[in-house]
Amino acid sequence: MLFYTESPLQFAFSKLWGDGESADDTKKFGFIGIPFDSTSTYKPGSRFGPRAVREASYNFERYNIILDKNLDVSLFDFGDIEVIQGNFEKTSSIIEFTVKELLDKNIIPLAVGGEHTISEGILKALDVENTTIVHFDAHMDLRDEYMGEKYSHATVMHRIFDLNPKDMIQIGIRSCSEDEISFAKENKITYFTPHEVNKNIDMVKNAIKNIEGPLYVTVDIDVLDPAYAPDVGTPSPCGLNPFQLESLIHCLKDKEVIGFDLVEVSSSEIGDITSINSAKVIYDFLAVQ
Ligand SMILES: [Mn+2]
Repeated sequence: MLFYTESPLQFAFSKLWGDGESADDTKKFGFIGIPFDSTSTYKPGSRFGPRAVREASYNFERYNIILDKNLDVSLFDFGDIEVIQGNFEKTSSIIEFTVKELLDKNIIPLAVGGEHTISEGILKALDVENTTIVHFDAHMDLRDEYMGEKYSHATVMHRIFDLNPKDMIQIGIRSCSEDEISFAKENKITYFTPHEVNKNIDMVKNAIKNIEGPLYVTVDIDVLDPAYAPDVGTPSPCGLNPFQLESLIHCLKDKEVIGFDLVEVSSSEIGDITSINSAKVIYDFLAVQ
């Protein structure tokens, strides 16, 4: 191999899984792109998300001035999962199967979508019932059906709720129906609006820090204000800013994260704001590992 070469087709700081690797106890993360883009109702294009995020990741330094440390994590980029556009159920099975393969190798899945429905396939492979779901999003995505469909970007968190997770926390919520609010309240799903984050971010940080046991993190990048992430499936104004999201992601330090996904990146250009802020979320998560 050549020294000092990098591949923009892999997430920065990652390497390819090779024959020399073993499924030992060292903490390892497996980056997988899941370019499924099939139920978007407003702005399609999330099938290009994995490519855009990988490319944008080359913008960052290994040294993190805020944390005063070098990013030092065992990260492997496995490429993209083969998805079947238009067929959620088959795609979800493929995702579940692939994530199980990663788990067999003792690797924690780190997925980039694609649309939000991909989270369901990943979670089916994990021990959901003992896991708290930490969900960053402008939307609750708790509808039971959307336009008559059970499986949609707008129903994904209801489908995940159906898998019976231990607990669910939603952060950044500013767009939902009255029924979704009632559902959240009836089922003791905690949610924080951006207004609450602005007023008292420590309360939200503590909600993350106080989680016990395994947790799964799903970030719909539309949690950020459209000023910082305009190219998303369903933009919604008055969102979080990147400083707030960075400090909330940093609260995942020392938590037992068993899986992580970032979804709904519909960037259409190289190096746009949305893909750079998306890559930054993954960078921030890896930096506290
Ligand atoms: Mn959303």
